[in-house]
Amino acid sequence: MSRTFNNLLVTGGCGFIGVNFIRYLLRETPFAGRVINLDALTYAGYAGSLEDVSREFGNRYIFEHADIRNPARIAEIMDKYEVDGICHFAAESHVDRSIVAPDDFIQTNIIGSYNLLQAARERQERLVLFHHVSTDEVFGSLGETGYFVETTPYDPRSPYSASKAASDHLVRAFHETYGLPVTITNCSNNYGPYQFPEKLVPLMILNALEGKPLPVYGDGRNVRDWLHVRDHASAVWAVMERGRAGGTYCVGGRNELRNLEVVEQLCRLVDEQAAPLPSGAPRESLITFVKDRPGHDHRYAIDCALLEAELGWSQSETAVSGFAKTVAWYLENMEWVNAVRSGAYRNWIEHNYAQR
Ligand code: NAD
Ligand code: TDX
Repeated sequence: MSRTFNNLLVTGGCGFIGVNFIRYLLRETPFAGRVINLDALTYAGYAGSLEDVSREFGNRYIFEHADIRNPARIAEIMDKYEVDGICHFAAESHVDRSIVAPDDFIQTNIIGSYNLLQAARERQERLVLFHHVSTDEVFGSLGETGYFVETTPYDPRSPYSASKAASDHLVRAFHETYGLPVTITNCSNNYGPYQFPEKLVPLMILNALEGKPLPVYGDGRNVRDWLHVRDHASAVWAVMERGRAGGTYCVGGRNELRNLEVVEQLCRLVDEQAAPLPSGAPRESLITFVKDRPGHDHRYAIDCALLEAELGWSQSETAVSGFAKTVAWYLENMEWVNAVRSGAYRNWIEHNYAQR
């Protein structure tokens, strides 16, 4: 069994993973349909990241500036393009922001996801699949041993992970109650091109490049499981094509690293690939231990054996190869960095798209 889609709605397609997913789908798979990218262009969304894709794929790539908090706009877009598949990435995604200001997380991640589910349910006869992109953070925090699997009980501990957990529950409820065809993926920490420089990997690369302090929370011993974003994209597509309806799949990198190890590796890579600091000091000297994140989860680790066995998915990058490529990408794409940092993209949008 392999699902096909003619008109695939991708929400949050201007964010880090959405951009990489759309690139993967159109450039690396036999997918022959249209992608309709629905994005509200928050601080984390930059439509310019897909400017080349828009040129290359013409009317097979459509951008709709819209907000999933607005049910009328979702309905209008689903009808206009006769949407038969949904891949739902749109979310507020940064844990630190959710600690300072949880409101947008509740509105977008919970209410927005609910709006999308309702719109899908009202058009269920033509819907092949609603795929929901979620996180391993819904499972809480591990000690030094053990892994998250599909059956691990939920135990979210930040406003971000609680809002994602709520959306996962709603997706499953719509499957059980209304028979909506759904799949869910819970993925570990992603890294790679086009990631907004507030997240650990790009923040450290850019601060190291610019000789700024590298703020490591607490003692830096927290563990994350790192996965290259292209490998996440291929996992999402494998599940969308061939995953069990109603099924959940954990996606991980088998690349567990302590935060301090990640930062040290990135420092060495920036030293290798960029000009030395004016002082001549190695970039590791910029590491600064700062106050810990409140409720900082100690360890995330995923066992993705189900995805590997059932769908034959495997990852193509290790952290060693993937981090080196990612550092190179940021050094070569400072124009993109400056655009997303400065907010200049808002002007780009006003030039390129009619505002509603
Ligand atoms: P991101 O913050 O880079 O991008 C989010 C995108 O969603 C942006 O383009 C933004 O404009 C858009 N958006 C936000 N609110 C919206 C709204 N109300 N309506 C329409 N669009 C809206 O996030 P990301 O890192 O690309 O994450 C994408 C998804 O993957 C999220 O659901 C996240 O929870 C999940 N996820 C992320 C990671 C990770 O490591 N980054 C890991 C596992 C799962
Ligand atoms: O400046 C920093 N210093 C630091 O020590 C930042 C930004 C982070 N950290 C630590 C906190 C985490 O232990 O690094 C680790 C990674 O932090 P983030 O990049 O903020 O990611 P995390 O909180 O683990 O969540 C990410 O992975 C799961 C994504 O942001 C989520 O959207 C995804 O669901």
